[in-house]
Amino acid sequence: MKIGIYGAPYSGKTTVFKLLVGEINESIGVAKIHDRRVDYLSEMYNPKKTTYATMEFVDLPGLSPELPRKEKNQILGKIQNVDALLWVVRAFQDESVPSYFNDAGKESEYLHDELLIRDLDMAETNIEKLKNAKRKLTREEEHQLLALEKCESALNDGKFVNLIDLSDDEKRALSSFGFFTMKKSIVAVNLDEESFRKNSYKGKEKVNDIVNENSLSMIEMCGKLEMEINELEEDERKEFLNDLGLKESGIERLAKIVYSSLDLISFFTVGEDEVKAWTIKKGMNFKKAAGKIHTDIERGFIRAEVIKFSDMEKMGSMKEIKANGLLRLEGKDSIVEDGDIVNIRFNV
Ligand SMILES: Nc1nc2c(ncn2[C@@H]2O[C@H](COP(=O)(O)OP(=O)(O)OP(=O)(O)O)[C@@H](O)[C@H]2O)c(=O)[nH]1
Ligand SMILES: [Mg+2]
Repeated sequence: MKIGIYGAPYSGKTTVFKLLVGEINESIGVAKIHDRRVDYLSEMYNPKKTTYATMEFVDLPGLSPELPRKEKNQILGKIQNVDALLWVVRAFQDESVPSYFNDAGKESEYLHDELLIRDLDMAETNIEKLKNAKRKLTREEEHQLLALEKCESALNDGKFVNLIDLSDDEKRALSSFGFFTMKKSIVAVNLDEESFRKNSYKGKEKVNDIVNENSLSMIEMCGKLEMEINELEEDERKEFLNDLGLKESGIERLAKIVYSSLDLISFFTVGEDEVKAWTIKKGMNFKKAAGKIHTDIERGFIRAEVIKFSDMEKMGSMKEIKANGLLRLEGKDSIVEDGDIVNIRFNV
């Protein structure tokens, strides 16, 4: 899973990127997904190794109306290879940092429109190509043409492709075009401390409209402040967050939103050797999930022994879990739930 960090210049993209992946001077990095459940299990099992889930992020250059078309296309081109977009929208005030829009609403609208325009262009170009083909279209191409026309008309109405009611066949027909508005977008509004505390900033209403109209996910966070909080000792950090009225850091909240927005969940494996978080798509069964660990384990799957993390936390030990009958057995077709602690029985 790769997520592109998308936004206007000086909105705080690189700041958010570094918060996620650490201080590196690259534009692609792997973020460790903070999960307090992993911390808890690691403390409990004291394993040789603790492995958090990871996710790849790409820091994109800023996009603005001032850029020549060619440069814009170069930046937009980088979106082709990502699975989802994290918009960083500027809502912090700082006169020493230039801002093109000075209004988070206008900035979001611009980011929205750039994706829409690009996709409309993509739809029109390909419709034209198919219509002008000097030969009879294949059945597949006829499907494509119809689906593209559906997209064109929705995009003309300002609607993202992922909001169109498409059949599986239509989705398949469209898959090779790589529509940007078919990818999930998550909006991170980057605030300064004052606006965060006041819960108000210029353009807030418009940002909310765009988020709601396009069924996007949203998070409000203070990028720069988080950077500073990160430098603090654990206790001080907690106090600082508490003072802001928060239980978790912005990056932890962001990880959760990214997961839910992409329909991802975590399950855990535990032991003296390793406590590990695994990421899977919601709705996956235990046999498939076992294949994440190793193909042999999927092939030789017998059953899964499963404990809910919340039960483990409540009971505090395996002994209590068993005494209370909270260890359950699941067959290959049962569906894994977020927070399941899983031990697969298999033979090879
Ligand atoms: N005051 C304030 N400054 C911030 C905040 N977030 C980022 N900055 C500053 O804004 C400047 C730009 O931040 P970056 O994270 O580099 O922004 P960017 O979106 O990556 O910028 P480009 O890559 O140039 O488009 C830096 O000087 C940051 O320190 C914030 O929340 N408050
Ligand atoms: Mg940057």
